[in-house]
Formats: sequence, structure tokens, C-alpha cells
Amino acid sequence: MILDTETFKSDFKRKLITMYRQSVDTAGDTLKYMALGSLMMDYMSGAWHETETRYQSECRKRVYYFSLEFLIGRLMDSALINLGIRDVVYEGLKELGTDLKLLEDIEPDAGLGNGGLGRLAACFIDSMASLGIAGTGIGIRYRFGLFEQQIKNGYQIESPDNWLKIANVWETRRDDEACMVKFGGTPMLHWGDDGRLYVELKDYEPILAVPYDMPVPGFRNGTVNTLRLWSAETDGPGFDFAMFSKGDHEKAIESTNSVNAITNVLYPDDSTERGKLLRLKQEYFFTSAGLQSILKGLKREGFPLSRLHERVAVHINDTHPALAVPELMRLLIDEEGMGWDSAWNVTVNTIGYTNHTILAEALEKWNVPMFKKLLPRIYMIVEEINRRFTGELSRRYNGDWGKLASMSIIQDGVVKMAYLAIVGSHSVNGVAELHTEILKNQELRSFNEFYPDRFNNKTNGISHRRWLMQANPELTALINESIGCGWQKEPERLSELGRFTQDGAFLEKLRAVKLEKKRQLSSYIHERLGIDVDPSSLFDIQVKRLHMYKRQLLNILHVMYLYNKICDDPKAEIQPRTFLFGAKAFPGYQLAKNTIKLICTVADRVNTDPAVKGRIKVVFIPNYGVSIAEKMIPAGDLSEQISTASKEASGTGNMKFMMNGAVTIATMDGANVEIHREVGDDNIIIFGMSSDEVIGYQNNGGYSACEMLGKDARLSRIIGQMKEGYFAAAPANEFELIIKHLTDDNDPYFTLRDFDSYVKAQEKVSGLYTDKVSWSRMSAVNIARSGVFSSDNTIKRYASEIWHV
Ligand code: 26V
Repeated sequence: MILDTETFKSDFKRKLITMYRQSVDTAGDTLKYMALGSLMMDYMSGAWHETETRYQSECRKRVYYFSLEFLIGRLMDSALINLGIRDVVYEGLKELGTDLKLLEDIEPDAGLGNGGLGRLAACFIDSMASLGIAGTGIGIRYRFGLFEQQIKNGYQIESPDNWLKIANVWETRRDDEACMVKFGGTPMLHWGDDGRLYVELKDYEPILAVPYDMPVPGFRNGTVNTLRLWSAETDGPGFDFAMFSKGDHEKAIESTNSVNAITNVLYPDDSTERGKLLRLKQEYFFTSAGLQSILKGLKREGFPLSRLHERVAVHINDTHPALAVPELMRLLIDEEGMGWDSAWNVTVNTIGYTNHTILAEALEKWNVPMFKKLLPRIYMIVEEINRRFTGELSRRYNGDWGKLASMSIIQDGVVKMAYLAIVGSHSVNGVAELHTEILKNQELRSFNEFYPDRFNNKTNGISHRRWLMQANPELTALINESIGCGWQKEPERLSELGRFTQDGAFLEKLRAVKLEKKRQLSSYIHERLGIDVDPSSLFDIQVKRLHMYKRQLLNILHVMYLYNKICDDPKAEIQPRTFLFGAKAFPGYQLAKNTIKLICTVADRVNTDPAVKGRIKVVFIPNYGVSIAEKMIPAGDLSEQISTASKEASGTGNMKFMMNGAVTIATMDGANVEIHREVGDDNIIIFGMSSDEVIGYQNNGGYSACEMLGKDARLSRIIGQMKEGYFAAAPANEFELIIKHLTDDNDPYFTLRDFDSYVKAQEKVSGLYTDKVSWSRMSAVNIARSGVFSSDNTIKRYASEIWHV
């Protein structure tokens, strides 16, 4: 986009007047932020409209990425960068006496996701727009996103994330595109005069689905795609008017609340029946609304739905939108009059599915009675899909009942959503090579045997625009100065940095950039938490959701070990380190919350003990999310990717750190395996059990955590200290849950088992870090090799191999 400072300034001043009747001198920062956002929307509107018109006139095949989560974070900076007007706007505002950074900080962080899966969806829509692919994101406009986390006395306190407290400048409500989603009711079957069976749902509960569209600008390519988020509303007054008139106001309003509840909050706690029901409602709600609007668009164009798969690819991000399979069947059969076989052909060829985890507790299963009651017609269709599928199995395996029973979509009173997704898609992919192999050879082996061409790998990626250009303008400038700007459009060209890895002057500048990012993070920590950290110490960072398989526990056990070492030998030579953590724990996940408490307890002791003399510091940064990640990741020297091998499907934080020049300490898990292959043995520190060993132990036993404890004095000492309340501030039984997990439960994630190997790997890190030049060389190699992990690369593969666009 072409824009000069003067034009911008006059546009901005006019905007403040038309929106708020204020001048630059009278308006506060919030109004200025809103006006700037609205102006950006004006700037994008032409290209947004033009993009849609162009897709239509070119009859382009469209990709719809269905995801229950889009962790998009703030949008102002990325819109400014993608439109190429960041500098002009910065200068213009400066001349008007306003700091762009201050305005950007007013934008709420849209946290409509839990972690990696949701952030991946956000990086993917960014890449689709930047590659000019006609891709639309379909999701839910949650009234409240992922909870906000505060830490009080070491405990996680959750509060609602009211991200819409100031109006969302980026969205446009599309009342014209609203549609109806039907819950409950009774399916009535009757034969029509044409000899066909018709199904009509009677006495259902109608819920109005209203879409809100947000722009997704591509990187300087004139493309603006759409993220469409659906909101649930009542049709009409939304409450029982008769009841209201009779004076029973509260009861009348209650029904409105239950409708709004559908899109009220991200991932309700699904440990209760009510939570589960709400979750299933959310999943059907947005899947149905999304599919209805796709079909409506095609019908408007007069495109024959029997060829839907030629014009549309529907991608389902995990099983959350897996009801797309029976819902598309329902729409094609019940509403469009198609026969089963052609509807099935269209459905399977339209839908692709990505699996994001092998953890059994995360695989979705719905109780049949609940499913049937909420979605009676959809349940009938799932039964029919299963009847036909098990029929095929029976023919192929000569009536082998064991096979049938183990692969059936409906099993032991539950509907297995992963199986439904596999049967109803033409492509099933894992998110890293190792993960895909485990799916094919272990978890989903029989499905891979039955559908050998269906399974494939698509290693995850990250948007280098957000995670490098936006989060780290200092490093971006250094890269531009060294190899030019070509890498911005072709991230693989970061490899051109390879020729600087022996260049002393370049490495020195790289160290200066890292130090600057560490200083910036240190001031943030000082301002927010009142803790002083030393930017020249090694910044060792682990940021991700808190889960036992991710093993934040292993990290903090290592810190406790170092602390003991210092206490035993106050003069011990220890490479100064700052251990930084950021993690939210699922509100009902006590063991994870207990781990946060342990980290904070150790932090208190270590940070206040004068004997430590500042050699080690531990900081838990609260409320980790996209915006805080943008501050922390560029400051990392060491990236902690230490999950139990086989458990982390891919990881994407690993790629973000690598791209910002951190060196990784890792197990051979998820995409770490591919990072290792890219950078080679000398530029990553690998430790711990392999996934084969882990799986072997899981299948055949043979591991005894207590034996391990008995053998390792360092560990038994630490466990003893935890028991006796040594780390102060906490009562003696505070860490009971963790101790039980490690001993009575036999350390299911092999934390104790990998401890020794981890300590040795950390000693290697400390040794390497003392040589600043060779460390920065490793850092440079990591940046240079990170281009393959751009989500542009990933999306190109989805486009050619799955979506055929
Ligand atoms: C969800 C839950 C929810 C209930 C408690 C246990 C539990 C455990 C794991 C999960 C993860 C669900 C799927 C998911 O978010 N997977 C993540 O997807 C990322 C993007 O592909 C990937 O990088 C991460 O490795 C993977 O964990």
C-alpha cells in the first residue's frame, strides 16, 4: 500500500473527529487506538473486497480451515507490517505527539485458543493470505477467551478474559449471513411422492448463528482473506415473551442466557457432564453454521454440489470439527436431495483431517445418550456411516470380530471422533514426522492398514512474519542488512545467512541484538514483578502449557539440584543463568497447578538466598500468551523442549525459539527430531530416552521410579527436601501430589529416569555458553536453518498434497 506521512496524519485526524468528535490533543490513547484500528480497516477494505471478487471471478477452489481455536493475539502490528505502512504510521503518529507502541499496547490479546493447536491455526491463515491461497478460517467468537492467569503466593488464580471489553475494531458483524442451527428435536421420516425418503426435524431448539468477519491481510500482496467467527444468538426476542409479560422476568431471561452460553467461553471444563454437553454444542454449532454458509455461497453461484470437492476443501483442525462429516452428509442428503453414495463421495473428497495428539485422555469421545439427545439426526447418520464402514471391514477381514469391534466408530457406548474423522476424510495427517510414524505404526495402525494412502505427514510451521519480523525487529534489521529482504517472502532464503556463521563482525552484531532483547525482557520483568535479572546471564526459557508430559518438573528439579550444589559449595563455579517459565495450567489439573507452586516456591528461595550471589535466578512470568511470547522468545539463549519422547506431537515453540537464535536443549520428540536434522549434532543439545524406549517401557514395563530414586542421591535429597518443606513458604505436605506422581504412580513421564541425562546435557550447555563466539555461531546456524519451519512452507504442502489448490 502506498501512503505518505501527511496523508496518514490527515486521515487519522479526520477519523478521530468522525468517530469521536475529538482532536489529537483531546483524545485519550484508547480512542486513538480505536481510530487507528478503524483507519486500518478502511485501508484494507478495498483489497478485502477486491480479493473476494477476484476469487469469485476466477472460480478459485477455496480452503475452509475449521478450528475451534484461533489464537491470533494482537492484530495491529501485523496488519501494519503486512500492508507495509508501519514506518509511515509510526512517523506520522510521532509528529502528532503519539507513540505507536503505546497504542498497540491497548489492543487486547485475542486469546481464542489454548496453545499450540490454536496458534497453529492463526499462523496458517496468515500464511494462506500471504501465499495468495483462497483460505478462510472458520471458528467461534468466544465472548471470553482463555482465562487470565495471576499468581498469588505461588498459586494460579484464574479470572475471565474479557477481551471484548473495548469494541473489537477488526470485526464486521454480518447479519446478512446469519443462519439457523438446530439442536434436539425428533427426526420424522416420510416417503415422498418421488419415492425418496425425506427427513424432517420436528420440535428442535433453533439457535441463530451470526458470523463476525475479520480481515487476514497477506504480506504485501494485495490479498485480504477472512477469518469468520460465529456467535450464538436467539432469534426474535430471545426469551419467553408470555412468561416475561406475566412478570416472571428472571425465568424468561434464563433461556437467553443458555443460548448465549454456547459461544460464551473457550473450552469449558469438560470434566462435568454439563461442560461436555456445552463443548459438543459448540462443536456442532460452528461446524454446521460454517458448512451452511459455504453451501449457500456455492448455490448462489449455481455451482452443482455434486462437484463440491472440486471447488471446496474443508480442513478440520483436530476432531473438534469432526461433526463436519455427518453434517455435510445431512445437508447434502436431507436439504439438497442427494443420494447416500454420491453425498459420501463428495464428503470424503472434500474433508481433510489433522491429528494433533496421541494422548488418550485428549482423544474426543462422546457418550451415545448425550449425543443422540442433542443431535438425533446427526447420530442416525453416524450410525449409518458406521454400519457401512464395519460392513466393509467385515468383507475385507472375513468377519474378524475383533477387528470390527476395535475399529468401530461407535464403541462401548461412545462415539470415537478420531475414527469418524478418519473414515470421513480423504487425508489424515500428523504434525511432525515422528508423530505421523507413531500414528501409522502404533495408535492408528489398523486404520493405516485399511487406508494405506490416506495417512501423510505435514510438519508444523510458524509464521516468520509474526515470530521474527514482528517480535524481533532488531534481528530482522540485522538479517536485512546482511542478506537483503528476499527471505521475507521466501523464508527458506534465511539459509543465505550460512555464509556469515564464521564472520566475527556479524556474530558480534548478533550478540548485541540478543543482549538488547534480553534487556527489554529484563525491564518488563522488573516493571511487572519487581525482580531484577541480569541480561548478561544465560536466559534459559521454557514457555508452553503446563502439562506433566512437557516436564516443566524436570527443569525445576535441575534448578533445585544446582541450588543444592551452591549450598554445598558456596564457591562453586556456575555459569550465571536466569531460568524463565511461562505456563497456564488447565483449571482442574491439580498436578499441573502443583508444579507452578513448586516453581514459584523454588524461585522465592533461590532468588532471596544471599549465598546464591545472583548466580541463578528463577522467574515465573504470569499470564503467558501470544503477546508475552513475543517478548520472551526473542530473548531466549536456551530453548527448553524436554517432553517425554513420543508425547509431544510436534511443538511449535521449538521453531519460534530457533528462528530467534536460541539453541535448543531437547529430547528426540516431535519436531525436535527435524530441528536436530537441520542444524546437526553440533548446534543442538539432545538428551534422554528415545520414543522407542519410552513406548517399549510402556508396553512391557520394567521401569521402577523408586529404584531410580534409591540409586540417585541428588534426586532422593530433592524429594526429601520437598517432603520436609525445605523450600520454605510452603507447608510440608504442599507437594504431596508431585511426590505421589513420581513415586506411587511410578513416574509416568520418566522425569526421574531422564534426570541424569538432562543434568549432563545442561552441564554441556554451561560449558558451551562460556565461549561467547562459538555460542553465537550456533545461534546463527539455528536462524539460518529455520526457514524450512516457516508455516508458508507447511501450507504449500497442504495446498499441493491435500487441498489441491
Ligand atoms: C489436550 C488435553 C486436554 C485435556 C487434558 C489433557 C490434554 C492433553 C493434550 C491436549 C492437546 C490437544 C491437542 C493439541 O493441542 N495438540 C498440540 O498441537 C500442536 C499443533 O499441532 C502441537 O505442536 C503440539 O505438540 C500438540 O500437543
